[in-house]
Amino acid sequence: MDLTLSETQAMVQQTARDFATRVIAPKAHEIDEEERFPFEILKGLAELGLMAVNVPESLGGSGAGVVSYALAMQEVAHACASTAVTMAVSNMVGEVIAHFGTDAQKNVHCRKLANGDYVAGSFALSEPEAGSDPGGMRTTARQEGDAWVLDGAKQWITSGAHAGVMVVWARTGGLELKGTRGISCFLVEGGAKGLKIGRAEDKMGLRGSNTVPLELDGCRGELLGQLNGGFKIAMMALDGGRIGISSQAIGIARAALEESVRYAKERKAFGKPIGEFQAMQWKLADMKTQLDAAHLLAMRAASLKEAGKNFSSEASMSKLFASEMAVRVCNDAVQIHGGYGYMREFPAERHLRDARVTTIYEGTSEVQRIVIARSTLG
Ligand code: COS
Repeated sequence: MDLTLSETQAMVQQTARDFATRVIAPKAHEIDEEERFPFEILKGLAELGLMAVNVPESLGGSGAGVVSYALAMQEVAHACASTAVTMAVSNMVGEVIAHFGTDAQKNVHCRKLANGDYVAGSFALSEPEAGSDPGGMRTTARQEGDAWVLDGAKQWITSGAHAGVMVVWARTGGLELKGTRGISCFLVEGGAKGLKIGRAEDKMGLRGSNTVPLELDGCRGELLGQLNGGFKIAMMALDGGRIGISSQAIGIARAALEESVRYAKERKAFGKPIGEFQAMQWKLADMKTQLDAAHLLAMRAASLKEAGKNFSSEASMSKLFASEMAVRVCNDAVQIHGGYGYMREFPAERHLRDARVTTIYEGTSEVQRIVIARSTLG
C-alpha cells in the first residue's frame, strides 16, 4: 500500500499549512475569545481554492480531490477549528450542488462558493425535534407556480447568518410518503424573502463559527435534485461531510499533541522536564498512536470516495474514531499542562472545547455506530 501523496495532494497540504501557520493560527485565540466570524480568513481560503477543494475546475473549484480536501481540512483545523468547520460545511455544500444541481444552479452557486463571492454555504437539515432522525422533519415545501415555498424551522445551522446559499430539506410527500421517502432538497439564497435568522447560539466551543436557528416563513427555494429524493442527497452529502469532520478532529488533536510535547520538554518538576517521566511518555505515546490511527482511517475513507467506491461505512468508522480520539487526546493535553491546561490563556483548553462537538455534529457517535453495524451485519 502506497501512502505517498501525489504532487497535487502535497501542494494543497503545503498551501493550507502555510496559510494556516502564517495567517490563521495567530488569530485563533482572538477569534475564540471574541466569538468573531473570520470573514477575512475565509476570503483568503477562497483565494487559495480551499473553499471548494473537491468541486470540479469547470465549476470554479480546485478539482483537487477528496484526499487533498481532507489534508487541507486537517491543516486549517490545526490552526483554528472554528474556521475549519465553516470551511467544511461550505465545501460540502459546493459538492452537493456540483453533484445534484442543474447546469444553471451549478454555474451560479458553485462558482460563488469557490471564489468567495459567498463567504460561506449552509446545510440546513436538522430541526429542533429532528437531529439524528432527519426522516422525522416537519418543515414543508409546496409548489406555487414555478416556485417552491418552504415553511418550518431549522436548528444549529452553521454559518446561517452569513451564507450566500443554503441547502435546505423539507417534506414534499403526501401521507403515502411518510418518513425518509417524502423529503426533497432545496436551494435557498441568503437574504431570501421569508428566511428569518435567529439569535446566534452561545456554544461551548467553535465560538468563532456562526450557529443559528432558522425560521422559514413562506420562504422561496429552488428544488435541488429529484422531487422526494432529498433524503438520499442528505445521506450522501453527510457521508462525505464525515470525512471532513474526521479531518477537523485530527487537526485539533494534532495541535493538542504538539503543544503537549512542547510543554513536556519545557516544564520541570522534581528537578527535570516532565517529559522525562514515564507517566508523561506513555500518555504522549498513546496520543500519537491514536492520532496516526485516525489519520489512516480518514485517508482510507477519502481514497475510497475519490476512487468512486462505496465509502459510507468507512467514513463513519473514520468519524467515530477520530472524534472520540480527539476528545481523549485533548483531555490528555489538558492533563499534561496541569493547572495551566485549565486556563484560557493556553490553547489546550480551547482544543478540548472545540473537539467536543465532533462526536455530535454530522451524525453523533451513536449514529455512526448504526451505519457501521448495518454494514457489518450486511
Ligand atoms: N447513501 C445513499 N442512500 C442512503 C444512505 C447513504 N449513505 N443511507 C441511507 N440511504 C437511503 C436508504 O437506502 C433508503 O433508501 P430507500 O428508501 O430507497 O430504501 C433511505 O435512504 C432511508 O434509509 P434508512 O432506512 O437507512 O434511514 P433511517 O431513517 O433508518 O436513518 C441513519 C439512518 C440513522 C443512518 C440516518 O438517519 C442518519 O445518518 N442520521 C444522522 C443525521 C445526521 O448526521 N444529522 C446531522 C446533520 S448535520 S449537523
